[in-house]
Amino acid sequence: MKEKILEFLAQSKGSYVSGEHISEELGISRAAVWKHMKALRDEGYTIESSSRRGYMLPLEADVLIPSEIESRLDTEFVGRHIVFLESIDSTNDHAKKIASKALDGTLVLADEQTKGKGRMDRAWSSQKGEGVWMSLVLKPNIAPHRASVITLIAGASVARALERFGADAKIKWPNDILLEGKKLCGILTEMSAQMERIDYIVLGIGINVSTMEFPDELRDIATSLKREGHLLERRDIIIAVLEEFERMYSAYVKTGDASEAIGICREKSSLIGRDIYVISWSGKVPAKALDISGEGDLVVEYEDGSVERVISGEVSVRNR
Ligand code: BTX
Repeated sequence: MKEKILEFLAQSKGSYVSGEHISEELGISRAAVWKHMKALRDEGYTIESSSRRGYMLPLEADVLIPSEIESRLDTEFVGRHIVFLESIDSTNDHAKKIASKALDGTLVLADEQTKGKGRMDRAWSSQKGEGVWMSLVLKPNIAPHRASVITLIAGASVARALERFGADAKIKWPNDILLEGKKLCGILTEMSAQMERIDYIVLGIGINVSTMEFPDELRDIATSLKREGHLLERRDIIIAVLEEFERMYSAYVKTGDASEAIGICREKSSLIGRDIYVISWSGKVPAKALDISGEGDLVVEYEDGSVERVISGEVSVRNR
């Protein structure tokens, strides 16, 4: 019922809706409307109220309502089934729990993550209502060794989606999106597979949307769309990312063609032409990033002139 009330208010964002109208439309008492409004406020929603005019969601409220996403989304299967959670430890972990029974393309979406994850057990800060915290369950019929390209397709989708809204993001191979040189988005791809066959992939995407204050340790390295002057609603970003993703992902899964996504990763690369470190378990090796290959590997040249394709892993930029 709480969700229904929220949906109702969101439909007339910026205008008051009377408690009487809500109670009639939803078939509940005025006292019940009042109780649900209180519960929504306790959860952190800003709902204005006036004893004469009723209740209102302010025009600038960014409320995530799954049915709104479903009705506007123009995809065949990606995001057609949405699991929405107000608060969860990690959408990737939740997606893994439900993956074996979930339909291909199921979207797990949360308003807040209490234990958002990055790669290698690092933490991903995911404050309530301030970002897109989502994971897709994917069941592609491809060989497991071809799965890493899906991270690049996701990065390309985020960059293209943001372009629709006028934000010129850069892609830091393989899994970060930067805006004005700072981290705006991270992608975490996890897979369960047999030798020859993928059971499922969980593709997690975190995008900072309206955060103005990051925790101390992120202050100099992270940014949000709002901090860079882009005032967007999470719903619109999610829809754009899912639409871009489905097109490029379907092409890859059906025909093996990832050229559009890899072209975008090249065109928007924050690394190509830069001096970098290639970081592995054995240490940090200085190199120059030359290109991203047709298979999605990072092509680097070491100081001794040898050229290598880095398949996966971590790189950092030298001499910023
Ligand atoms: P990563 O390992 O490349 O980046 C993690 C690092 O990024 C952290 O160590 C920290 O320095 C920095 N960081 C942490 N939080 C933020 C933030 N909000 N903005 C910018 N920088 C940050 C990147 O891993 C992959 C992140 C995936 C996040 C999504 S959210 C939905 C899904 N669920 C989940 O638990 N993870 C994914």
